[in-house]
Amino acid sequence: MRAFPEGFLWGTATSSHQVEGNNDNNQWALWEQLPGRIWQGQKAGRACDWWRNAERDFDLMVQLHQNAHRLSIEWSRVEPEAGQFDAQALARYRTMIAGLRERGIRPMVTLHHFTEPLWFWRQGSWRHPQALARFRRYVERVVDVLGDLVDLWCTVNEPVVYAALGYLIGRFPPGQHHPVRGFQVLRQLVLAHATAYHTIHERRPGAQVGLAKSLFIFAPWRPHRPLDVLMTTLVRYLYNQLVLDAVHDGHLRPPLGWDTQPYPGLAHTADFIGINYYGRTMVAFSPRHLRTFFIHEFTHPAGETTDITATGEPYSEVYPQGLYELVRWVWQRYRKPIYVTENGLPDEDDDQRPRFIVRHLAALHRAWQEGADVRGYFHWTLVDNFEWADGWKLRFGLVALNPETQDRTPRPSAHVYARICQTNGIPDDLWTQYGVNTDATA
Ligand code: IFM
Repeated sequence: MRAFPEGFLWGTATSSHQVEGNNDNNQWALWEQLPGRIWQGQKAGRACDWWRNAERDFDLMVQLHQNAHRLSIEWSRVEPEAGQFDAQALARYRTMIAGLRERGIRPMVTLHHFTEPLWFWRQGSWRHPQALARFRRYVERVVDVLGDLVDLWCTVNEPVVYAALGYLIGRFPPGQHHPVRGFQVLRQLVLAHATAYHTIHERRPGAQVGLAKSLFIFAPWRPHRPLDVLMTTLVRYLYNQLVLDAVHDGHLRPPLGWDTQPYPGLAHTADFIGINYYGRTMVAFSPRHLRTFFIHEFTHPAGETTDITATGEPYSEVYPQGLYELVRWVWQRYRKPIYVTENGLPDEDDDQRPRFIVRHLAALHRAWQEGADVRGYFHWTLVDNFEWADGWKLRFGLVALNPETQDRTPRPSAHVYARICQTNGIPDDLWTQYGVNTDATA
């Protein structure tokens, strides 16, 4: 069997707005009211009902042999009005996190996963001069209340996705096409990360603090065409590299910044690097794609693709060896412990997910065997949840959810993943059934 190191974390990942239900005080609640923004006008609504009863799914995690869970704190619950903290909301998070620990599930807590309180949003969000101080105040309070229960912290989830979808592509709030603003916001998120890093460490010196960084494999569509290669290099730099380099050596490189000196307090602000990995994207130069600076991204037409998003395109191309390549790249470049903080696919009928899991984990195993310090894997996600602009169309869960009745039905992949979690490795029979004759990751 492909055994993983002792103490490896096996879990799933979620975020507050996607699972808690009745979050009506953040910018996504506002966005969901606007016509045409979410698939079929859907809303998060009750979501997975976690605010009332997350414990039902914590029990499910135990049944599925998971020993870790990545969840996020909803800033708009903790600080519903500027400077006013809600003791009850903080107490609920304390109960939840204690409940995870009592069940033998180690929590990894994310502080910012796309959503913000309405007051913060309405006052300009990250573009307000006080934004970082405001974020710091929120982080201080959370760490004061939860710090004794949590030793793994994720500051910001997918800062590039937040900035690109909000300010370049326009599928996330505020739905703008304003690249300059997008980079300003991204810079602020990088600094917010550093602020949170120091705030946590001042209070909890032993904590491990990192961020969840979305990484894709970008490949030139026509490798013999210099412009395709150039665009691919540019996208890799902007999407995969810029933020990680910044938190590593403290340099805010163009277009985040132009200083030759490192930004004070930014270097060495990742105790670990969280990788969110969803597949491969082809990149071509296209004069028609003016809005994205002539960069055209698409899934390989001959590749294995996932379920289809609201835009009519597949969510991504399934490309397990990419996880091996990216973990190796991160390890060689930054030499920091690595968690796969998200990996999964929308696959409602679950005809791909068992294979997906086995093959991605084989790729991860190979990277670990070759020396990368990989410490955990969090599958996205446990139970189907609210998938942002795609509403309830995309089903990422190991467990199917009927949001109306809240009925849960484990998919076959839940049992496949449970066996891996239980044995701390990929048993040979699973590999024979799902892994062989696939790709170079074996
Ligand atoms: O659901 C999202 C999550 O919030 C961030 N990473 C990607 C997931 C699937 O799209």
